[in-house]
Amino acid sequence: MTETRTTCPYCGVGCGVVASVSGDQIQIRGDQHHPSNFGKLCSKGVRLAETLGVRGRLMHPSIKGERDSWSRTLAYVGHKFRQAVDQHGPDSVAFYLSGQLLTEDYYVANKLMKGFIGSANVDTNSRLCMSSAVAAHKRGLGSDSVPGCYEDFELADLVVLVGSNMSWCHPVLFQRLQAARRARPRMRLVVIDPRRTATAEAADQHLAIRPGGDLALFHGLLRFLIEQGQQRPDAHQLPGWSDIQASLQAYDLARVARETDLNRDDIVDFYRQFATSPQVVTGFSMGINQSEQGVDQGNAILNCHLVTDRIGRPGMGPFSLTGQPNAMGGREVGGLANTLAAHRELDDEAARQAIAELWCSPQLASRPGLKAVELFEAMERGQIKAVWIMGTNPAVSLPDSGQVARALQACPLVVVSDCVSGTDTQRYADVLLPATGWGEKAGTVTNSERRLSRQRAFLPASGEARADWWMLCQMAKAMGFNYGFNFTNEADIFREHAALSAINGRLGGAFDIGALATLTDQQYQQLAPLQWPQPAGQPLQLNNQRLFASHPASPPQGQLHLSSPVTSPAPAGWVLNNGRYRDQWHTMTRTGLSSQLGRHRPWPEISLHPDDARLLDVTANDLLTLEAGDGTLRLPVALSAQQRRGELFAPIHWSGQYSGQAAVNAVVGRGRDSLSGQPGFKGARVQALAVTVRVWAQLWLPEPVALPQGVATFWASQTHSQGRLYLLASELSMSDCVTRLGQLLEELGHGQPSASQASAQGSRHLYVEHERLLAGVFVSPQRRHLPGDYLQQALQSPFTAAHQRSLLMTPTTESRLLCCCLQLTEADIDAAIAEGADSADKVADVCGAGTGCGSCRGEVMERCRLAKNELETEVQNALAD
Ligand SMILES: Nc1nc2c(c(=O)[nH]1)N[C@H]1C(S)=C(S)[C@@H](COP(=O)(O)OP(=O)(O)OC[C@H]3O[C@@H](n4cnc5c(=O)[nH]c(N)nc54)[C@H](O)[C@@H]3O)O[C@H]1N2
Ligand SMILES: Nc1nc2c(c(=O)[nH]1)N[C@H]1C(S)=C(S)[C@@H](COP(=O)(O)OP(=O)(O)OC[C@H]3O[C@@H](n4cnc5c(=O)[nH]c(N)nc54)[C@H](O)[C@@H]3O)O[C@H]1N2
Ligand code: SF4
Ligand SMILES: [Mo]
Repeated sequence: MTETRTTCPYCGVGCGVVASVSGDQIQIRGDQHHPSNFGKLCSKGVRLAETLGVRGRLMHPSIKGERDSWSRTLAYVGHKFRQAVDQHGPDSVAFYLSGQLLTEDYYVANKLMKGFIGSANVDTNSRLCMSSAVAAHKRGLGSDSVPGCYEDFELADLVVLVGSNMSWCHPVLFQRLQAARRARPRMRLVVIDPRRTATAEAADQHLAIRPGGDLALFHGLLRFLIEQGQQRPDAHQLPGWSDIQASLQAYDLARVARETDLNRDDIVDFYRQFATSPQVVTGFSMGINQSEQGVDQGNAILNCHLVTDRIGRPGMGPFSLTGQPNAMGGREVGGLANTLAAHRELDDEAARQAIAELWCSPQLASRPGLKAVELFEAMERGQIKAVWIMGTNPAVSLPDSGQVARALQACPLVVVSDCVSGTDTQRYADVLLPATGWGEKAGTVTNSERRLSRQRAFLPASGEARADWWMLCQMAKAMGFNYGFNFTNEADIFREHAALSAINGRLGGAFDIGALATLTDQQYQQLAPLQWPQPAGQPLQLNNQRLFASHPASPPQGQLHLSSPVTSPAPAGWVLNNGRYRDQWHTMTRTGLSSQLGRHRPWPEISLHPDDARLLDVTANDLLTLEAGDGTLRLPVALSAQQRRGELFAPIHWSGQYSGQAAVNAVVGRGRDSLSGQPGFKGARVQALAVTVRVWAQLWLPEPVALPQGVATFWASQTHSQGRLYLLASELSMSDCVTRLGQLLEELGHGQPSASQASAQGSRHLYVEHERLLAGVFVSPQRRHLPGDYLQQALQSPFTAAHQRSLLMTPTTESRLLCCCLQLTEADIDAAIAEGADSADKVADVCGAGTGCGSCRGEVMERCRLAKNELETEVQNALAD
């Protein structure tokens, strides 16, 4: 057995993972020595092994669908890029990258485009994710540097989470926070989110803010703090101090209450907690960044910490929770179109000279390139002749999917490198390049607390897959750049990246890992996780926890900045909030491969308040159509008292690959922050109307299929280890739907069903062979009469007569999996609650839920509370009678 220490490929927490390989058995566990997670993993980390292997992978390079060799394919790409640059100039080509690339890949891409091709058209999906926080950091702190570290969440007296569902999206950090709260009960948690999320459920105070009310809330907080005399003694020396005084006066309680839709007592309560806690950490994420006023919102948060000097010391500071595993590494190399490299700007002459010299750059980009959405707009206009999309799925993840499709169609050369095949973006690709995936590739990533960790390979590459940096180097040579890209391994690239960062250090910047520029290959191989900065000439320190320590040093070199919320009248329609489910990652190209991860939220749903459902004349399991522009989104309804009135919530995960009409960005517009260019995803506006569904169906098949035209008005699918499960809604009659699906199975060679059953509740047909359920068709007027999760159980073992009876006869309802470690469903948790367990701890004692990775604890608490409320209502009703 071999053991390899590496880093989780999902979220920005950046947990250390140990992979043990023995023959074809792979086991994954948390790395106890990793200072970000100390051995813990969340549900997604725990299931990593299920997503590995060659299933669904892109295996060979190809040009226009024809398999070809690496050398010919990359020569072709290099030739086409060269041709475009020669005929139309450097700005006619672009790279669209990803925070899921390793730093080494990112570095080479940025060097090639900005230093050799001479254009700054390098942008990344981090534009959709972190760019407002980056711009706020630059404006407020003078550089894009996260001041604190994870330990601050444990040391704080008050943690404020704004626009962050940390319990689901940064679960291991949330576990650390929760453990600290248990150890120190006087610690408080305030969550500011329009929805009552699993994170809000765990909080001492939840402020269900009106979307976009955050700006007013934090301006009001700053005013309150100054009224309480909390400003630092030298506050008047902070740049911008005098400018903000007058504007702040407008944010009295009445105004804040109006703009946030919160009640005054709750606001004051929050403000007092902040004022009386010297140690406050404010964590913010997509609810803040993904807004057309995202940068201003970021600065409103930074202001409160800067003015009151709650920054740079243990247990305090603003903390931008980065999403992707290497969002931070991308920012370090300069992966955004408006920066140069190594945290330096494109118009910084001193940096330009030093960087051009180190790179021996033939032509250095001199002006900002196109930001993600702008890039795709330029592409639609025909200005981009060749694009390389690397490690991201823009056909799904960019706003206004219709526009993205038009842009990709208009682009003469679309190159896509990815690990998996069949993504929505690949439908538009001329050239496909297979990239090594997690476990096969090697390099470094930087997490939310500036900690660099190694990702190490423990598996051979699948098929002909190669590292992205290698492809880039080959293509650079094919473009005619005969020096600058002769790297022999990742360590080689990393050393150059570290040397370049020292330029930033010399020019006064915080990001500087110059000390790592002299690592040997072996030292790089063994590099322990460590935090930047690590300047040359100083001994390496594993922990370098805080920047901007204001005592005795001076405050950060930034500006206080205060802008008023945009007060234009709200557009008509429903607010379509959107975000993440606990166990899925983005467009599901990897988590979608694990049937266990699919069991927490098997299908996409549109959540809305029961009163709004009445208004729209829909109830649970009806279908709702949302429309905006020329886009349509169609999803089953889930009633949720956790929603504010007037607001809907949809998950972002389902793409065209996994569903029909269920990809959210079809109806999300391109409106964006004017400074950062980050789309205002969270505030989409849509029209909503009910759709008639005559029947619901579940379809089980050994392979994915294209559903026949005209059968489904909505469908979604999920992968199981032995096949695909489909849920679909149809406007056909029961018998027509059964016939059409039966025909499909016949065409697929399954013949006639081996057992069938028809009742008022529906029609069920099983195709069994050698004690295996090969296929199944279940049709019913009511969605709740479909077999749901039971099918999963029936598939896990040889298919018995008992399984057959249950699947044909039993009226089954879906019970979602909550605790993925102990395989406990919502029904199991409810049973424990019925036995008297009324808290997450007690439920854990009764059935063990939440004692593994702990990701489900927030939802267990929610079920306890709901049960308590129900009981109270029952008692009150009884008393009233
Ligand atoms: N399970 C899982 N974890 C992930 C990911 C994943 O795909 N799946 N992706 C990773 C990535 S790349 C990212 S960027 C992070 C994202 O992590 P988060 O930002 O925590 O996740 P989201 O669900 O996008 O949105 C967070 C919350 O913002 C709230 N919100 C919406 N509008 C407003 C508003 O106007 N004000 C406030 N205060 N809140 C608002 C939403 O209701 C939502 O609960 O997650 C990372 N972790
Ligand atoms: N409506 C709405 N839209 C959103 C968001 C939202 O909250 N709401 N969130 C936005 C945010 S924060 C983000 S981060 C984006 C995420 O959106 P995307 O980046 O489009 O999502 P992923 O599904 O993670 O796509 C990553 C792809 O890269 C591949 N890949 C992984 N590793 C590698 C590698 O090393 N090399 C190569 N070549 N390929 C690799 C994966 O197989 C996968 O196909 O979505 C954004 N879009
Ligand atoms: S919290 Fe979960 S998804 Fe994020 S890095 Fe850790 S194990 Fe991976
Ligand atoms: Mo993200």
